Amino acid sequence: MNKILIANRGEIALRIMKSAKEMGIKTVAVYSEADRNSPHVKYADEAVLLGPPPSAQSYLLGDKIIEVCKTLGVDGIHPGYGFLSENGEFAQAVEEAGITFIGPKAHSMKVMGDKLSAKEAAKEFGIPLVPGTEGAIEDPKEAIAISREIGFPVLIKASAGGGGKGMRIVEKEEELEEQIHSAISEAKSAFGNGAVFIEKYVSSPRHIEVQVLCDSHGNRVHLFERECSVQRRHQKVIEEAPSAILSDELRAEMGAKAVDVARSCNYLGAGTVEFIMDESHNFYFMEMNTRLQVEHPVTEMITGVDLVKEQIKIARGEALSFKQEDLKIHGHSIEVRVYAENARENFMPDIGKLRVYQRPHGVGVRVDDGFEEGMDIPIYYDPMISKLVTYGKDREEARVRMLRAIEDYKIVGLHTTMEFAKFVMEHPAFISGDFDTHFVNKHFKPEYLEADVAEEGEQVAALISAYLLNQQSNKGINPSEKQAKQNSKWKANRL
Ligand code: MV4
Repeated sequence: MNKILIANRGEIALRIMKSAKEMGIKTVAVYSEADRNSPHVKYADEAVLLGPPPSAQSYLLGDKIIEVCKTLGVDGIHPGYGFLSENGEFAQAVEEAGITFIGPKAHSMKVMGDKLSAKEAAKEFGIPLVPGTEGAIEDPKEAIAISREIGFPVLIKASAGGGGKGMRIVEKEEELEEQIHSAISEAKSAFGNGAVFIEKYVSSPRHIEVQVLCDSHGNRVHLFERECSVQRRHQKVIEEAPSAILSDELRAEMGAKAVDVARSCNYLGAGTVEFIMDESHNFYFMEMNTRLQVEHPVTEMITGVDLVKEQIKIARGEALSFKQEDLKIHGHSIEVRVYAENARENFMPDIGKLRVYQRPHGVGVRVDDGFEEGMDIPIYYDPMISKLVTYGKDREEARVRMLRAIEDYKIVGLHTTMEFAKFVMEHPAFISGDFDTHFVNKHFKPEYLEADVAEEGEQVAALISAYLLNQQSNKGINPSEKQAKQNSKWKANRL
């Protein structure tokens, strides 16, 4: 593979290009009119404009992207996450054009894209599933009988949903039939597929997912878990690896089950198997994400494996260079998603310019971003500015380092979710590791945030006055005094 096209934008496009560069592979960026000046466009060896800002006229134009590949002699496409990454038809079209799709086969995407077929495939391999109906509900009477057996509350889920879309909780038997009917019609209009099923509702689950890698020679490994329970309306906000609550035995068991889920759909490449875990530490398979995930860096930090490089090597037909026994967890990593959102205003997306943008640095800090100072955050796409990742010898070091990195990260011009992340990092439930997917609803109120230091005017004013003070402090003092000041600065720097 000599040249790959990255069918994505922002931080993930840059992230992928960095690994390609280290492998001596040329890169091609694609971009929309909103992203003309983006770092991912400048970083690539070549860049091609796809069209106007809306995704449907740019990053989702699969056929156009394939044409670009043919013109430029591209031999591999990396889809990143979102956009075309889990589109089986696109993966198929790429392969048919004689280009390597850096990801799983269309078949795996199709099996895992439908929640019922995913459960069916997993069941054959003895993967633990939440009790519920088998297959789509044909007769509400049958569904009522099963719900009575497993007990209320139950959850109605759309087979074509996923990531929390098309779910509804039903508390009482009397409400079930009506809820089933509206769930079916909603699923029909939202997904073009009215298949729904029922599961017992696990009331306080943790979201724990397992990273897997599978090559084309039948080798499959897991790279341990990521804890993603701190989320808001199915939008993950903070992730970490490893989970604070898994024993080595449980970890090995979940890892083995995740590998079996991958086996059940003949998986190729990097994938993520999502489980929920109840208070008694029973775990159940939920879904498999057939792509590189946003939160993959925390796994890279604790394993030392570059997941993008592994994806490319697997796509080239190489065998994995390590076995399960070779993989060990080293230390702990936490990721904070920095969104252009205002946590005081119900996490409303905040539009504006990155007037000041200064990244944190230092030991154990990684920033994956796709913007530079002076840029606008486009309104057309996900409002994620960056991923702030820390690493430490243990969870506490990673946590304290995250607080330091948040403090060092200077963003002026927009509200971001960093102050919310600080709140989480300092919360006793997060510190103790005793939290579930209800963390945000249970523990967070906007009033808990510190006084609004993010107010743009105030921050700009503070920066200006700091600058003026600094200027003044070098004026009106005699030269020897100035020299003494310089000396002490220099000494301080030497330490
Ligand atoms: C559940 C559940 C409770 N019981 N299934 C939401 C996303 C999708 N992947 C699965 N989801 C859930 N399925 C049963 N039987 C609770 C959730 C859930 C959830 C799961 C993971 C992370 C965050 C969540 C937030 C709300 C609900």
